Amino acid sequence: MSFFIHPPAWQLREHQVTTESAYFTRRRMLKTLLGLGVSASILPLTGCKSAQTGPGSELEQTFQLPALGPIRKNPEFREGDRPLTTQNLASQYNNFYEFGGTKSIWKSAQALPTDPWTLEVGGRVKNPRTYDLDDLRNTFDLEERIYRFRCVEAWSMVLPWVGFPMRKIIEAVEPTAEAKFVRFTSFYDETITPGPGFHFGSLPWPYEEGLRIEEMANDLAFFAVGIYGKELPKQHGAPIRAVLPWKYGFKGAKSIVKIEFLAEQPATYWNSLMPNEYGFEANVNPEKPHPRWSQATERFIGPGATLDWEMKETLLYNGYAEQVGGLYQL
Ligand SMILES: Nc1nc2c(c(=O)[nH]1)N[C@H]1C(S)=C(S)[C@@H](COP(=O)(O)O)O[C@H]1N2
Ligand SMILES: [Mo]
Repeated sequence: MSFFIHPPAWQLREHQVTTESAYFTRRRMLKTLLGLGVSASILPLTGCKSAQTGPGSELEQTFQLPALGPIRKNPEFREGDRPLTTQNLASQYNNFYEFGGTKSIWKSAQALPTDPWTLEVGGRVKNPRTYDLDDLRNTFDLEERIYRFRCVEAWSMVLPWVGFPMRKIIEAVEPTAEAKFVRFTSFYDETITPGPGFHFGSLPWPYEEGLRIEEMANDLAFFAVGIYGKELPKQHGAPIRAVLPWKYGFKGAKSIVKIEFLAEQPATYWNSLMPNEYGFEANVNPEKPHPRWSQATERFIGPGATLDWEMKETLLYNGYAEQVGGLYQL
């Protein structure tokens, strides 16, 4: 993601951005123009916001979705320290490269066809299963969990996901003894997903991610079918996406169409593209810098009405050491 994703701009030296020129130049130019008070019509590329976010706005329509209720708010997963990110911000600052290379893909992602939907679960399992949209929302007890969310680009949010623990899928399909890993495959259709639109004609679509099976069985590992009490908006990866709060955000594959249990570790999207920048494990760790920027702090996008952030310290496993520390050796 780093070719066109922005590491925090203030950490970049001029010579570091040359290879990412198309993206950074565009963003910098826009920032300069904005600084000069240029009109809101060019705002979408910047992740900033204005007229598009008011009540009834096009953005808001993307998250005026049916409620998924009644939903139990799981008291074990509340956030003590940080306030919830406002939905306005969470829904317009996204990564979903199938629909574009900027943060403002909320509009283009509306092209994602989510109904009907089929999720196939198979591979090394005793009971392969296929779930349709109804099954995804009604087979498992849905609950709300408030999780911290940390992107490898050093921004973060606090989000109220609605869904069910990944363990429920393990129980339903019963992986065989050979199953050691799992792979998630995201929706991809060249006629619908334009991709980031520059630089990389040969990106390894579809987007795939994976875990060790013990990681998937951890209580924190979650499939979200909703957020803020309602169905998942398309830009967040409707109708079902992975949420792994102790790992960098890119591990959380969106709009999953296939889950496969495997004997071997699968190739994953960013790890295949840039193995020295994005690992398979990808646990949040403030002491392990990305090769091109520090991971010690993060820009927390919180409760404000407009896109703004507060610097926070990044915590080991994103603050979930108690739950997942036992899975790893540091
Ligand atoms: N299919 C797919 N899943 C994806 C991505 C993507 O580009 N495509 N981006 C990842 C990254 S880098 C992040 S930070 C999160 C962003 O999730 P959000 O937009 O819902 O906050 O989705 C992850 N899942
Ligand atoms: Mo990310």
